[in-house]
Amino acid sequence: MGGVGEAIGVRGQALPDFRVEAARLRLVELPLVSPFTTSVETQTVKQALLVELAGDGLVGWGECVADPDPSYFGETLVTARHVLTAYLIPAVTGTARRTLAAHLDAVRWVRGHPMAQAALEMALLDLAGQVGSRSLADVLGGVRDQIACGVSVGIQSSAADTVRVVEGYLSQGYRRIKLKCRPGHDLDVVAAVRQAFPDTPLTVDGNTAYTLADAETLRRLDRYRLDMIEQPLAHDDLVDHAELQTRLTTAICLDESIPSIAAARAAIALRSGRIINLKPGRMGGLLPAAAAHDHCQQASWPTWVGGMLETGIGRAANLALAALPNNTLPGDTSASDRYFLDDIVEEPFRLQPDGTLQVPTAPGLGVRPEATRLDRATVWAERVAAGPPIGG
Ligand code: NPQ
Ligand code: MG
Repeated sequence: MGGVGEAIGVRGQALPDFRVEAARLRLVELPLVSPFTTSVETQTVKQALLVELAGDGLVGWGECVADPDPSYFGETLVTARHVLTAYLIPAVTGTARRTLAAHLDAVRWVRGHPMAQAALEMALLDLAGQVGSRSLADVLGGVRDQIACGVSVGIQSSAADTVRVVEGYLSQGYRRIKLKCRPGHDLDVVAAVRQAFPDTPLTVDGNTAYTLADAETLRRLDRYRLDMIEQPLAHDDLVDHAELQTRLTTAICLDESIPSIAAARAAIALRSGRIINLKPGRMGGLLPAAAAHDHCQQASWPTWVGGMLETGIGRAANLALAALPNNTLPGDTSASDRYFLDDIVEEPFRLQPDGTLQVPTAPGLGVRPEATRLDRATVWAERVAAGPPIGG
């Protein structure tokens, strides 16, 4: 149980067969409106690898969230391009007309590389949804048409600066603030923001920067009524997270520690926290993320949808996933203008006055790139050949 096959058994089964005739990969680059600093790195531009699948007179789009470097996750843009080009795309291109499940079965033998897998899966789902005239949210089992949005605030140069930046986001309507933190940039910042905004839902994200030796510092965060502490410890340490959770009253939320459905189940079994952040890219796709969502729902673990600075393509997919019933906490599904001046989609995602974003309702992802802005952002594009994998 718990596999991708099982996930598709209840989702996407009713979609019609389709054929992938041709495929392209494209690297786009968008400048960020302001630098984004985590405990690990500072980013000033976003690079995204896009998958474009043509079939049945339609085009399906997918976005890969792998970064240029492997500091958040083990994959990179280069490894994702390689795995997509050599194995994943050839397995679904130029084949007979077949079901979504059959297309996905053809790539299941590839071990690891969840971000590459997720990018292909997104494009297949977009195409299948368009062929079958069903929105992605509908296919996944969404129950909401609006998503309450939070915002992730990068590390600023001072606590006072952080308060100013938070104030700006709150005035736009964001419903929850997540503060990036690291050792030495935690208690003072949280204290200042909590004092300025006594009632705002507030969380922190350590992006793996702490160890159990920091438990006392993390325990001191308990007094600030945070909704959670996200990923304080190492990306592969479910055991230490379980130990830390016994010492905190604040819930631990896992992000980097959950690269699969099985990891979600292990975290639940070990009580390595109480909340999981769902990211399709990190988990091998929207269908595995939805399956993990179901396991969390069974276990009464709240879930929410994270973000990887996606363009409007990946942002649309995140919103569809966020429409699922157990995603009860505001996520990092912020508006396009939180990150980009010129998102590549026809209609960038805009924050509504009530702090929500609309879940797309058109078939598939429900968004498509705008040609001029897409061209301007494109660094390179290449056709990917159908046929047997490179190397036989
Ligand atoms: C997190 N996201 O929750 C991540 C961190 C992050 C919105 O806080 C490329 C690769 C871009 C990895 C952007 C947010 C990324 C990235 C953000 C990771 O931990
Ligand atoms: Mg995180």
